[in-house]
Amino acid sequence: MIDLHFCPTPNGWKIVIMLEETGLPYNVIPYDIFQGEHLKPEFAAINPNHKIPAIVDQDPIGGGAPFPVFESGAILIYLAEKTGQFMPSDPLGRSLVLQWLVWQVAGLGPMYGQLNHFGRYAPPPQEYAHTRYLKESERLTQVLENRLRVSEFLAGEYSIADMAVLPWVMGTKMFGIDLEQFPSVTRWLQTLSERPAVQSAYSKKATEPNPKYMQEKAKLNDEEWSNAFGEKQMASVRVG
Ligand SMILES: N[C@@H](CCC(=O)N[C@@H](CS)C(=O)NCC(=O)O)C(=O)O
Repeated sequence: MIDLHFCPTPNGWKIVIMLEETGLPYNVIPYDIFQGEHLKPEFAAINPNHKIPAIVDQDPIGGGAPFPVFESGAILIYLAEKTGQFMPSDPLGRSLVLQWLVWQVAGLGPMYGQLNHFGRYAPPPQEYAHTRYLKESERLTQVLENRLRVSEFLAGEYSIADMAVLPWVMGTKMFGIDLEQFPSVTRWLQTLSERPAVQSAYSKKATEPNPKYMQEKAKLNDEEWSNAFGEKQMASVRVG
């Protein structure tokens, strides 16, 4: 059994998609990050970075004590290795998957994330920051478009790299990126959205987004702001 420490955001949905695709049994443990549930000291044993998602594998590869994994990219790799699915074992095929996976976790995800922050959460005026992240996000989406023009999936076969990118691309409308300029991305999005595992991942009650945080401009009270972006964030990792 896999315990999935989850909140309904793109990084969380990546893991639900992989769990659905592989058929591994899992148990969703929901967190409300705006209430600071991920900042509790005991969560550090599972994720020292105090972010969602994380998993605990109760039946880890090779046996032994329950094994925690944090960072969505590392979780996808762990689950691919555990099941032998969605990542080829030949070194070049594996490298191709890892290249696009790392591109997502180090590039597309953080840039779309900042675009979301400055477009929907930060108080005005944020003109420079918002434009900076919009332009870089559009550039990265063009990189995705170029790749999907010549390849059905990101790394040849459907893989964990596609699963990592998909939930972020699903959010582009909310972040203010117009996918009409990106026909190959639209084709890929349509194909992947029709996969039964993807539909199942988004249809579960525990994985539904909270409408309160899905408005065009998310409005947080002071406590929620501190938990998500302010002092409580810092306090959770401060020692002594
Ligand atoms: N690099 C991390 C990012 C995780 C992350 O930023 N998670 C967000 C939700 S998508 C979170 O926990 N936000 C609450 C916070 O920052 O305190 C990963 O890919 O797992």
